[in-house]
Amino acid sequence: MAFTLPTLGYGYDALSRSISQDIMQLHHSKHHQAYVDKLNTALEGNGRADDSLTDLLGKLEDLPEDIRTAVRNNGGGHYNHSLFWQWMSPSGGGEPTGDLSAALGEKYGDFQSFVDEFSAQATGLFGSGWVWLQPDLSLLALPNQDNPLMQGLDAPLLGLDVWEHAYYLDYKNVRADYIKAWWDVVDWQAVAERYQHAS
Ligand code: MN3
Repeated sequence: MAFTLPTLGYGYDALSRSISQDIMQLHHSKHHQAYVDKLNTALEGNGRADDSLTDLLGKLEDLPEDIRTAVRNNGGGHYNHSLFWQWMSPSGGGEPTGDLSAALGEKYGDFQSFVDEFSAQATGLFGSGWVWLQPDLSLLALPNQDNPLMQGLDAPLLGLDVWEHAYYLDYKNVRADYIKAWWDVVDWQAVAERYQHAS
């Protein structure tokens, strides 16, 4: 069965205090759609079209060499963006509560120190990529559309897209301003649910 573009749980203009309608629309309907289309094209006729996305990404080495890079880039793109949309909400921002809050405090000292460390990794990531928060609350900065599944690690709790297409229209080259604004739409409830599920 072919992969499809997921519907957003909010309108393209719903996160505009941090990310404009123009970026959301382009990012979802053009960039994400392109990853989906190219993933489907790569898998066509390879007998792998029924594999789940997590199976494909966790075992890239099992794929025929001629489609491995396409699945890595476009399957990664589809997986990463499908989660990215769920990690943001018009009612997002603030701080996590409960177990996740306590665990972040234990690991980083306090919530702001976690934000600072994550933001520093996101700002410092050279070129295009993502920064990931893992269930053990470690951080991972990976290039392109690579994600923790490709490293044999657990699914991430949270991730931030720092490709220029994610911010350039709003923030030009100032990635740090985008990162700062992004915290204001992070859906901590969604992240906390992933944390509970992973624990
Ligand atoms: Mn993107």
